[in-house]
Amino acid sequence: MVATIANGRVVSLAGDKDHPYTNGFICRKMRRYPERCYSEERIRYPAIRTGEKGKGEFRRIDWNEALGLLVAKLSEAKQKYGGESILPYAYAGNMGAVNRFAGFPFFNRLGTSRLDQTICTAAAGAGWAQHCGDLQGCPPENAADSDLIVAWGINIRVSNIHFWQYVATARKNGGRLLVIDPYNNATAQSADIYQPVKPAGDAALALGIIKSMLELDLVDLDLLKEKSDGSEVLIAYLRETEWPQFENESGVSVKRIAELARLLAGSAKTFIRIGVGMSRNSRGAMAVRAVTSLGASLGLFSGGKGRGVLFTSGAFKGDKKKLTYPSLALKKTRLVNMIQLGHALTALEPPVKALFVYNANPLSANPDGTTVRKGLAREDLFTVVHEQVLTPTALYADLLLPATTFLENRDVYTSYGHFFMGVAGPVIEPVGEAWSNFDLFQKLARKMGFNDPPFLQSCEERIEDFLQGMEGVPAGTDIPEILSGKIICSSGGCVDNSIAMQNGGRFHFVSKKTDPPSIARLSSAGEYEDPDLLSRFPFRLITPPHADLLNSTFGEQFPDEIGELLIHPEDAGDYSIDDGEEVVIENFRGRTIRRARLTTDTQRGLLVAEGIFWQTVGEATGINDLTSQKLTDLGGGATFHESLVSLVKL
Ligand SMILES: Nc1nc2c(c(=O)[nH]1)N[C@H]1C(S)=C(S)[C@@H](COP(=O)(O)OP(=O)(O)OC[C@H]3O[C@@H](n4cnc5c(=O)[nH]c(N)nc54)[C@H](O)[C@@H]3O)O[C@H]1N2
Ligand SMILES: Nc1nc2c(c(=O)[nH]1)N[C@H]1C(S)=C(S)[C@@H](COP(=O)(O)OP(=O)(O)OC[C@H]3O[C@@H](n4cnc5c(=O)[nH]c(N)nc54)[C@H](O)[C@@H]3O)O[C@H]1N2
Ligand SMILES: [Mo]
Repeated sequence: MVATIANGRVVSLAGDKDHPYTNGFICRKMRRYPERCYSEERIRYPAIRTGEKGKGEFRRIDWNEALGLLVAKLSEAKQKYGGESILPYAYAGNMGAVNRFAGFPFFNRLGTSRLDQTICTAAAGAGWAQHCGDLQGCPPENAADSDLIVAWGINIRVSNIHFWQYVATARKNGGRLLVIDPYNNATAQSADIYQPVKPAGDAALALGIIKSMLELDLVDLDLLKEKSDGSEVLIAYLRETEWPQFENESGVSVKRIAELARLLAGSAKTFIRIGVGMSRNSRGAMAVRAVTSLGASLGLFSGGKGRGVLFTSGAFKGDKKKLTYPSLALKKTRLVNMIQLGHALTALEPPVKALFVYNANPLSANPDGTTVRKGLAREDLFTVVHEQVLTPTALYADLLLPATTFLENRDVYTSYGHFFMGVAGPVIEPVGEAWSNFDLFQKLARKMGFNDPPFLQSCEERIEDFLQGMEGVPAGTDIPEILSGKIICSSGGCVDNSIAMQNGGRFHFVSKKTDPPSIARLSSAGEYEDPDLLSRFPFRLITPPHADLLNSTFGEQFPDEIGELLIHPEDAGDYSIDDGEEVVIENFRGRTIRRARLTTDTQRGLLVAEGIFWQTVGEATGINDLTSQKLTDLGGGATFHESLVSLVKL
C-alpha cells in the first residue's frame, strides 16, 4: 500500500502500482483506514474503568501508571491463583508477523495459560495437510490461463478481491467461472455458472463428482498411479457407497452431479480456489479433504498452465519460535482453544482471573458471544484490552491501552493466498500515546524484570532474525533489501509442484496422519442434523464476511447498522415478515436483531447474515451470539457457518 502524507498525517491510502499482486488496487474498506486512524473512536491514552463493566466509562492515566498496574495485577493473579489463571487472547488485528505474536514471549516467560489460535484457517489447513503433504497451493496468477475457475466456498468479490483480476483475464479468453456456495453471493452473481450446495454438503458433492467421473470413465487411472498413492482405496469406497447419500447430503441431484463431472473433467485447464467458507462446520476439514481429492483425481496437483488447486499459499515458512519463544516457558502450561473462550471465562477450572486481549475483538468475532459477554461481565475478572478503537470488547476493559495502526509501526507481512512478502511502515508518528504490540510487551517484560535476550531485541532485530533462513525466500536475496522495503516473491511458488514431486511429494488419497478416517468420505454433520434442535430451530444460519468490514474491524464506521439477514421470500411469507423489517433470530445460545432482506439469492430454510456489525445501538448483541463453541472435525476450528436458529417477528 502507498500512504500519502501531508503535515504528518495520512491523507489517503492506495494500492502500490509496482506491487505485482495488488497492481495499485486496494479494497474500499482498507481505503478508509485513515478515517479509523484519526476517528473519534480512536483510543489515544491508557485509561482505567470507572463505571460498570461494559458501559465504556474510563479515566485517563499515564503509561507509567498503566504498566505499574499491569505488573501488580498480573503478579497478584500469578501468586494467588497460579500463572494459568492468566489468559492471553490475540488474533489477527495486525497481521504483521512480529506484532501478531508479540505477546507470546512475555506470556511464555510469565507461565500463563496458552491460547490455541484456531479461529481462521485451522480446520481447512488440517484438511489440506491430510493428503497434500509437501504439495503446495498453486499461485493465483496461474488461474488467468484457466478455462474453468471453480470458486468453492469463497466469495472472491468480497473476501479475496485481488483474485478477481485473474478471473477477469481468464474470462476474457473464453474461460468460465463456476461458484459452489449455499447462497448466490456477489461472486456467484457475476459467475457463468452458480451451483448451490447444502451448507456442509461439500464433501458429498466433491466425492459424488469423483464417483460420477469413475462411472463415466473420466478418470485417468494411470496418471493417478503415477502421481499419487492410495487412489484404489477411495475408488473402492465410492463404488460401494450408494448414490442417495451423496444426493441427500449435498442437495445436488445425481443428474446434476454427472453434469458437473463432465464439466470439470472436460475442461483441459481447471483451477480450484478453495475458500475457508466450506470448512466452518462440523465436517469442514472433511470438505477440504474431499475437494483436494477431487483436484488430485483431475490431475491438478501436477499442474501445467491454468491448472491448479489453491487454498492458502503457505509461501513463506519462517521459524515461528523466533517470534513466540516457547523456550522461555519453564513448563508446558494449559492450552485453551480460543473458540472456547466463553467456556474458559465461565466454566474452566481452575478459573481464569486475568484476561489480556490484544489484536482481537473477541466479543464480536469469537463464537458464542453470549457466553463470552457473560465471562467479560464477571466482577472478579481483570480484563486488559489493547486496542485502536472502542470495540464491544474494549467496553468491558478494566484497563484500556492504546494501540498503533499498521501505519504507525513497522512489521513484516507474509502472504495469505498469494506469494509475496514485504516489510512496511511506519509512515506517521503514533496517534496520541499509542504503542505497538511489540513495544507494549517489550516494555512490560522489562518492567516485570524479565531480561532474557528476546526482550532486549528491537523490532528491526526481531524481523531480521525471523527472515534469516526463511523458507520460500529466493536464494541470493539480501535481507537488508527486504528490510528496506523490497517486495519479495516466493521461490516456492511453483506452478506445477515439480520441485515437490521431484522430492517425492505426492498426493496421498490415504492420509498418512494417524486419525481415521484415512480417506475423504461421507461423515456425520453437527448441529444441522440434530433432530431435536431442528424441530425447535428450523433455519440454518451462515455468517460470511461483509464487503465493508474486515471481520469486526471498521464496525465503528457503522454505529447504527445492525446488518441484514437474507431470507427466502417464501420463508418470510410463512412468518409474515416484510422486506426491510427488523427481525429477531434466536437459538438456545442467544439472540440478536437484523434487518430482513427478502431474496431468492438464498435457499429456503437458509438464513445468511453478512458481516459482524457491532450492534452497539439498542440491544447490544451481535451475530456471534448465535454461533457455537463446537469445534470442527480436525484442527479445532470454528463452526461459524453451522447454527440452527428460529425467526421471530418483532
Ligand atoms: N460469525 C463469524 N465470525 C467470524 C468469522 C466469520 O466468518 N463469521 N470470521 C472469523 C475469522 S476468519 C477471523 S480471522 C476472526 C478474526 O478475529 P479478530 O482477529 O478478533 O479480528 P477483528 O474482528 O478484525 O478484530 C481485530 C481487532 O484488532 C484491532 N487491531 C488492529 N491492529 C492492531 C494492533 O496493531 N494492535 C492491537 N492491539 N490491536 C489491533 C482492531 O482494531 C480490531 O478491533 O474472526 C472470525 N469471526
Ligand atoms: N471484505 C472482507 N474480506 C475479508 C474478510 C472480511 O471480513 N471482509 N475476512 C478475511 C479473512 S480473515 C478471511 S479468513 C477470509 C475468509 O474468506 P473466505 O475464504 O471467502 O471464507 P468465508 O468468508 O468464511 O466464506 C466464503 C463463502 O463460503 C460460503 N459457505 C458457507 N458455508 C459453506 C459450505 O458449507 N460450503 C460452501 N461451499 N460454501 C460455504 C459462504 O456463503 C461464503 O460465500 O476473508 C478475508 N477477507
Ligand atoms: Mo480469517
